[in-house]
Amino acid sequence: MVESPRVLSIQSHVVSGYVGNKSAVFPLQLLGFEVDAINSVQFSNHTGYKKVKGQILTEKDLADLLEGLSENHLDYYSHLLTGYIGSVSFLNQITTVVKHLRQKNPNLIYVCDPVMGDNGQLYVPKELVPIYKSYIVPLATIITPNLFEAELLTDTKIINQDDVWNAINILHNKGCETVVISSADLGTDSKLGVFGSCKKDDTIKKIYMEIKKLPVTFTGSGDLFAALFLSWMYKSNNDLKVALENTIASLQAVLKRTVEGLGDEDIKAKNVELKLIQSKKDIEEPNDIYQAVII
Ligand code: ATP
Ligand code: PXL
Repeated sequence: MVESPRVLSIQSHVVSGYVGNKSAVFPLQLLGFEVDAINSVQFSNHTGYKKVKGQILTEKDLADLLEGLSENHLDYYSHLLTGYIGSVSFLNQITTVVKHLRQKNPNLIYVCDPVMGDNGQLYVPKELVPIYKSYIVPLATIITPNLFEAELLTDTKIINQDDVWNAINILHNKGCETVVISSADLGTDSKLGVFGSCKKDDTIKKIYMEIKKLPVTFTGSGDLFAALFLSWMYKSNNDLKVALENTIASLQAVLKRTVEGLGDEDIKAKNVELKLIQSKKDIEEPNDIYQAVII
């Protein structure tokens, strides 16, 4: 019997809506993964709403949960997935978690979505940036920054495609095998670019995709992207092209369905929720509309 891949997903939980683990767990399970979820926060809803209430897990709470798993020999995972992390101490504890899980499974795949900000605006404390740069990137197998996060991690300014590939190269040189820039708005005709690169030994594979930019700000789409990409890299045996095409196909189907249900007022609001559950079929069987180009 082949054992199911097993993911430890450390992300936010929201009671209502779809960000963090609420956005990642369902698709991972649909695609055949056992998922153990640690909720880094439990909030009533995501932070785009007028009000947010809830609790925050401390680094001590995280260490306790890992200790409990460890004492019961429940700490063997094929994958670790992390998303939004709001404090220095919690992020430092993540480095301990990665090292612990790698002792149990030296082949652990760590997928890190280094959520720090977007469009030039930081939405985590600035002290997190050097920790991601120096400690997290070198531990990550796969990293999925957006354009702004790639700039922060590489201390570069990204204006054009050459700058993107240069930043990706810097991230490879810091020790990260697969780098995907999940969304890059380089100012061209309402399009978003998705850039992917795998570097193993001295072989490098580069992939580029373009998608039409929808006139809505989605929340949770980055979390969904990371979960789908983790799944399809595993299911395609690390075929970057197939993994990105399937990820984008499912994601765009979810976003399209989300937009269809919106009125003009909803589009301007910041509290749009992904139509994730309604998109079950698009997640299980992504269409083949989106084609990536090998560079
Ligand atoms: P993170 O901050 O978590 O690293 P991110 O900022 O890249 O993620 P998004 O901008 O939500 O997250 O992008 C993730 C994916 O969602 C993109 O690859 C794209 O497929 C899709 N996406 C997000 N916003 C739009 C949009 N307005 N139009 C079309 N696709 C979008
Ligand atoms: O999708 C990122 C995210 C994660 N967790 C919480 C959030 C957001 C974005 O707003 O509010 C709690």
